[in-house]
Amino acid sequence: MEVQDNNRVFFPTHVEEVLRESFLEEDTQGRGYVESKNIVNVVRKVLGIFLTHTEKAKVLGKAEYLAVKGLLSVEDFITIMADTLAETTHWGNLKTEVAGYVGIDTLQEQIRKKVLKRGFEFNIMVVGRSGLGKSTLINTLFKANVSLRSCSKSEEKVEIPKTTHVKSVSHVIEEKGVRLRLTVTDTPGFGDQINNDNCWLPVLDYINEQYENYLSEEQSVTRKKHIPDTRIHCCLYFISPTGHSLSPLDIEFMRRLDRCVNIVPVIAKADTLTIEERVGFKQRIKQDLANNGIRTYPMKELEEDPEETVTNNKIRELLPFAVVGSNQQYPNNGRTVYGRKTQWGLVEVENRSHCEFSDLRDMLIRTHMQDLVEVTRSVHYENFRQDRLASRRGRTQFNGQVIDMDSMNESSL
Ligand SMILES: Nc1nc2c(ncn2[C@@H]2O[C@H](COP(=O)(O)OP(=O)(O)OP(=O)(O)O)[C@@H](O)[C@H]2O)c(=O)[nH]1
Ligand SMILES: [Mg+2]
Repeated sequence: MEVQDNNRVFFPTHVEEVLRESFLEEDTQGRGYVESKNIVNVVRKVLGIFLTHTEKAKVLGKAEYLAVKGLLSVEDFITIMADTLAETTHWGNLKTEVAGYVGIDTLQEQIRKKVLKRGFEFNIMVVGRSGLGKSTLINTLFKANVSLRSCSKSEEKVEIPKTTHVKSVSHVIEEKGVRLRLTVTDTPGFGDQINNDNCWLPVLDYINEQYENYLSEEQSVTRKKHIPDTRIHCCLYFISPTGHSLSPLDIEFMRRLDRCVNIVPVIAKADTLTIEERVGFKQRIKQDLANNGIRTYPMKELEEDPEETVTNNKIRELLPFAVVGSNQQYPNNGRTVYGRKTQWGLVEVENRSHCEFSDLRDMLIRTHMQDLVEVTRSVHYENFRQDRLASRRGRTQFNGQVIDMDSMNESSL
């Protein structure tokens, strides 16, 4: 596309020709119009198979807006394509051929080097009653002592706090030159009181506080080149292996927080359940989640392409992951494996026929870590930011003082 003075972008002529031809192919009766609902087919043909759900919805929306009695002219179609192409690089067969090696393929390497220099950030939060194996699981996931276990002898005896506390500890771990700053946020005291009303509130406050910090940093006049990211990317929620169903506290917590953080529910200490108990428990939890409209990660409505949906459907089938954690290694068939040794045998943590630890690890670290960060940024943080900015609009300046119009009532007038 060529950029003109007045900031409008035009197509090269060969692109416009292809667009007109494709339009005519769809307009079999030669009426000069195509039904707006069929326009997605034309766009798909022109761009190839790449058309995400969001792109499809956008194209349809624009077509319906421009159409007269459901019919769209070729000029309208070209306008829609101009908007669509300006937002994507998936240009399919509209791409301009290059005659020799240009070198844009090195962009990937350029980005890789730049990101590697800075390193990655991942913030994970664990929530659940004391003793469910939260610290053990985090240590097993990252194969390092990144979360203090309150029950181990060598560490100081930790008292159960009277309210939910939120505590974050950062570590840097490195593998093959890739550095990850991992922050583990623990919530000691959650669900351990006699009255657990509102014990989710400190957790919600902490999550919002991180969004607030990020927002004020983003809006500050002298903002940092790289704003440290303390926003929680994933919240692992530990469900007690009772074998019944979700407790009212589990439901309350997830219902309150599912709109502001990615929640991944796990069945803690799954080695305490028999195979049948585990299957039944999982089914009942799934039912409870659905009945209460709780949205867990990965969320269907955020998926962009069918390939992603297929991978995520497999994950959704497994949810909530029935996991076992252990810091101990044992010899097993000539290998050493992480496991829990009991009088009747060894539960192998990473053996897929024993528990779903590996599936959880694969999702959190090997396949979806970047997506968790991305969804936090583009969905949860974005919701927070929009709400915050919208509520600020209700404020006004009065004699140099900021007055909150929303909270102003008669008595303050
Ligand atoms: N059976 C079984 N025991 C486990 C598992 N994971 C941890 N444990 C044991 O459960 C106890 C508590 O583990 P922690 O990891 O300290 O539990 P926590 O949830 O971090 O506890 P708090 O820090 O007090 O909230 C320890 O004795 C662990 O060895 C598991 O998957 N299965
Ligand atoms: Mg712990």
